[in-house]
Amino acid sequence: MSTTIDYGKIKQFAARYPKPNGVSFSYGTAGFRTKAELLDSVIFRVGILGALRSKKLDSKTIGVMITASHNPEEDNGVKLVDPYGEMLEQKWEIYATQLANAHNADVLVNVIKDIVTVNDIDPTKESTVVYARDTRPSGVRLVEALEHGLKAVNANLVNFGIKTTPQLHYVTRCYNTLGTEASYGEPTEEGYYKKLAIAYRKIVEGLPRLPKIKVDAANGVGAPKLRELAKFIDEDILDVEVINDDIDTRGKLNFQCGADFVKTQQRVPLGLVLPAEQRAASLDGDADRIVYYYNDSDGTFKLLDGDKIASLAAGFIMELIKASGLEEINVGVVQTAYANGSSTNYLTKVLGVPVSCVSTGVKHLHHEAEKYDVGVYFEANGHGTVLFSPSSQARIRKAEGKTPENISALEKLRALIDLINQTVGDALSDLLLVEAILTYRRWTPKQWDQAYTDLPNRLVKVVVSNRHIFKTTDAERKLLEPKGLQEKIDLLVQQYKDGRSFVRPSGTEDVVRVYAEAATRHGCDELAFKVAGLVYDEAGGIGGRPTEFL
Ligand code: G16
Repeated sequence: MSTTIDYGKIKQFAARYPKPNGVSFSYGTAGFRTKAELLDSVIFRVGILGALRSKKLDSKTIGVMITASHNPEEDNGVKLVDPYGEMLEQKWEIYATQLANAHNADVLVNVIKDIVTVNDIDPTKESTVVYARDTRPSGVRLVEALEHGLKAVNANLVNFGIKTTPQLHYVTRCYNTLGTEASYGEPTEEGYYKKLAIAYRKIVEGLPRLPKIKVDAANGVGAPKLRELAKFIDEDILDVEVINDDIDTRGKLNFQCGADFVKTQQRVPLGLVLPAEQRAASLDGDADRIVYYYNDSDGTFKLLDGDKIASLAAGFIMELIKASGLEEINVGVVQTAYANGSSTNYLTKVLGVPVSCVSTGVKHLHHEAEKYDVGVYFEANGHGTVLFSPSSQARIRKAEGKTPENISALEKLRALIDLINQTVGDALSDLLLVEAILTYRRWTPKQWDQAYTDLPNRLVKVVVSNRHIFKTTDAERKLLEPKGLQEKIDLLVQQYKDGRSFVRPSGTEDVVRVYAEAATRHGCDELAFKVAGLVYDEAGGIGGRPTEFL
């Protein structure tokens, strides 16, 4: 088969995927995301871009994931994954947006030609794309659109089937490192489970098993995949029960369940009975986020979100590094504006670890975390992981340790390097990470929670006629536009003790997000809804004014 680009063939295929009129697409926080019925042409074009990226990167395998993660079932989305499992290089996001918005086949071909010329791409190079989808019904049709895009440019297709998003990131890195010193693992689903299971055993072996954990899988792909993973881990070291596992009934995905629901509603998901002081966790629709929680003895719901996971992981890793004798390895934590003020305080003042704040979106956190020897990054919503730099990995693997304490800590650090999916935040890998730390520390969720007390916080969505008029600065903590709105928010914030609030346009939903925190629950809720009302009144709110609280 010819590997070169045949523009006539692209035009023929493209005729089947006309761009819908009156819609403008943009490659956002996690790729393209909108109503599934609008996405066929976008995904066809993403196929073409994936192949171009592969050609540009000397025929490395590029990943494509079809998912809308935490969004409702009628939505879908797509994102490209670079060779080592990272998010697509930002410069190429612009090409994705240009391709998606080309209004006919001629314009599309011209955009492709420009990308080829500007990037000096050799059109005759081979290209390979590995792709997967979550359990959304629209995924079947959209995979076909992707395959047509790939065939239009004579790419090699590797269909990885139904997978979690992090599994697709994992396999992409495995393909590109196979047979090299940096080999990331076997490029199969089974290889993924084995790698995690072996590493988990190394950390918890010989320690008393924790009581059963119930995991809400959001009625998404995490349900069958967590069950598969559990098959590779003996019951004597992990007791897990999967709930909200119905991936066949329409409308159930993420409905009143899943990590996003639990985080934003601050209550247990539908279908979960949770006795006091027992821990449970929720995944999101594509299993790249996880949050933990429990009910206190008086019935109060307690959330252990991404900030709590980051604190738990950073504290554990810092302790191991000290015990290993490799104290020169530095650890840093990366958060976003959504991080609870108490968590940042705890990390900097109690753990004494440097903390950076970046814009929402894994791509931003991941790059910042790469600046440390060990970079722990988590968004409050439960999306995160830990990166061990190549040099810190080499030092940990090479060190022999002088004392039994050194040796034991080094063994655990080596196991952590394998346990943690370093390509992207991964709910299944993060679940095992938290379970391993809690087992090691013999902690109940309440003991874990005692590190610090969250300031009451609230997240509200406001629907506006055009969210793109919102422009932010200072890692999204301040609004530049609409002009004058930030000053009005500041005036409201000043009225609340420990008050903080910011407004930013979502990159995955057609809404503006309002975050607020304050010293009291009442103050925080009032502040959140006052700011939301302000946004609604001053920046083109549509539908109902957010008034749940006032
Ligand atoms: C995606 C991104 C996350 C982000 C979330 C919400 O998560 O990967 O980094 O925090 O969207 O983003 P926004 O507030 O811009 O809508 P997921 O789990 O939906 O892929």
